[in-house]
Amino acid sequence: MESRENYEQTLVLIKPDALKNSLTGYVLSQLSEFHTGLRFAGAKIVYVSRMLAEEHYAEHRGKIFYDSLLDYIMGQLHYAEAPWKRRVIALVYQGPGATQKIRDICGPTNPHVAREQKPGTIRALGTLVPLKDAAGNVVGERMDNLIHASATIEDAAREIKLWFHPCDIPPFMRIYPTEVNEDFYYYRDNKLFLKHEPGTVCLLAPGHLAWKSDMDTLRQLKQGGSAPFSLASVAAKYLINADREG
Ligand code: FUP
Repeated sequence: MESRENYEQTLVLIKPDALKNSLTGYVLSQLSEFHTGLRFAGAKIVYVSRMLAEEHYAEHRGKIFYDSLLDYIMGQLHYAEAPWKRRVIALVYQGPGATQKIRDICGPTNPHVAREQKPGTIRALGTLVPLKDAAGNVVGERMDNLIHASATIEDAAREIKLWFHPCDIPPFMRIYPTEVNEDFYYYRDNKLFLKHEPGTVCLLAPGHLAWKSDMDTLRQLKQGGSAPFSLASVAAKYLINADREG
């Protein structure tokens, strides 16, 4: 019998360059239960809003490649003329050592390094794009590396709860605490509302199941206190594919 302690989870994003190059099937094969012993716990097709991209890559804010990285994950670079094709495939994989197993199959972050040091990994099929300043000088590089995989178990928890609602994951596969919400929460322009106002969107209504960490954040914000996570980190998920933002 497998024990629940072995139900480690990790987030995978199949990025727009992988979709454009028809590598989805290849990536899924590489990550299949046959090769990894891991199972799907969640899967969704996501139109990546700026809010979601910023939250996902929050640790890179301010870096030279940050803006380009956001454009990349939002699909603006690979589907510049075709906004309707902009999307990523978000997946949760579950099983013993999920995070490290998937990182190993992805390979090094930099596709050139991956080709040299870990040929055969997924990112070895990626490419590097030079980033230039207004004068044309190369100031950095963007790594179009086809796939994202959580770097640590802590990152995985934050990222899975950013991209997925509890109900996107089958009940017996959920590993993070949940709570049934008892209030109305609405959102507009980075502000929280407790009742509907023109232009607001409902994030949560009474009876909805939510991540406990989101509920803690919303309760704190409601009381005007400082919250463990930002409102955007909660709202970005509820607005996924909502066609209201981005
Ligand atoms: P990883 O955990 O392997 O995705 O790597 P990082 O968190 O260090 O980087 C996040 C993303 O930023 C990667 F997909 C690659 C990209 N990146 C660049 O585009 N340019 C850089 O100079 C560094 C990272």
